[in-house]
Amino acid sequence: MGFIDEVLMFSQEVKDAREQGRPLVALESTIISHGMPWPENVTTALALEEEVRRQGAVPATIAILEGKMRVGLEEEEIRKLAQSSEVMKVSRRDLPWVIATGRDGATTVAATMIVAAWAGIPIFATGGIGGVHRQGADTLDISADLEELSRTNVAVVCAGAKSILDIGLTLEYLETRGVPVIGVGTEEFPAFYCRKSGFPVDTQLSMPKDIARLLQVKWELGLAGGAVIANPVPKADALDEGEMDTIIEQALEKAKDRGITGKDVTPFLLGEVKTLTEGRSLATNIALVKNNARLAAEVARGLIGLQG
Ligand code: PSU
Ligand code: MN
Repeated sequence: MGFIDEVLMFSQEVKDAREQGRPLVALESTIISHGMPWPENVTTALALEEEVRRQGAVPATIAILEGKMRVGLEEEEIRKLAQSSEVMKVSRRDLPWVIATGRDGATTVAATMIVAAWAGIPIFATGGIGGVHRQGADTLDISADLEELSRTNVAVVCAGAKSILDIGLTLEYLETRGVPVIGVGTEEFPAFYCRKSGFPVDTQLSMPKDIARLLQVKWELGLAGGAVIANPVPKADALDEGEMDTIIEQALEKAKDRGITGKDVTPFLLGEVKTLTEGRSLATNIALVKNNARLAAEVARGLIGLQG
C-alpha cells in the first residue's frame, strides 16, 4: 500500500459508488468553514449533497480530518467543520503540513481538486473560484486555484468569480495557462452574485452532455488540467451589479486599511461583503451553489455515459 492509500479515506457511500462506477461530484469544504456563516454553512453543505443525489449522482464532500484526506463526510463531520474556528484553510502548499501534523483542514478549490483527482473524481461543484486579486500584477496575489486548474484534471463548476477579484486579469491568467473557460448558456463570464462581468468567455455551451464531451476530448488529448464551467446565478436570485460594486469597493478599502494579506484576504473580503449586504448575498450564494451542484451532477452523468 502506497502512502496515498494510507492517507486517503472514502465514506461508505463514495466507496460503493466507486465500485459500481456511478457518477461522483466532489464538493469543497472551505466554503463551509471559511466561506459561509453558521448555521447556513451546515444546511447548505447538506442541501448540496441532496441536490447531487437528486440528480442521480453521488456527492463527495472533501476535507482533511485528523491528517487524513477524506472523500465523503458524515453529517457529524460536516457539522464539526462548520462550527470549529480551529479548522485551517488548506490550499496546495498547506496539504503536507496539515497531513504531517494530523490536523483538520478545510480544502480550497485547489486542494479539493488535488484530492478529487487522487480519488478519480473528474468534476467538482463550488460557488466561486479564487483568481487574480485587484492590483494582482503588483502584489502577485494570485490564487493557487488558477495554477491548479492548469495542472490537475478536475473540472470546476462555479458561478464565475467575485468582483473582489480582477476578473479581466483572472481570465488572462487562465488563458495563458491553457484552461478552457466555458460559459453555460452565456457569452459573458459571470460575476458570482451577478450574471454578467463585462468579460467574454471563449466557449459557450448549454447542454451537460456537450460539456462532458469537451472535457473528455481535452483529457483524451492528454492536455493536463481542468476547466472552468461558469454557470451564471439563476436570474431570480441575482443581485444588482451597481450595488455590489459599491459594496465590494468598501470591503476592499477596509482590507487595505487593516493591512490584510496572504490567505486571509479572501475570507476577510467574503465576510465583509456578507455584512454589508446584510445577509442578502448569502441567499444568492446558497442559490448559486445549489444550481452548480445540479449542473455538476448532470455533467458527471454525461462523463459516465461517454465511457460506456
Ligand atoms: N471565492 C468565493 N467563495 C469562497 C472562496 C472563494 O466566492 O468560499 C474560497 C474557495 O475555497 C477558494 C478560496 O478556493 O476561497 C480561494 O482562496 P485564495 O484567494 O486565498 O486562494
Ligand atoms: Mn491570495
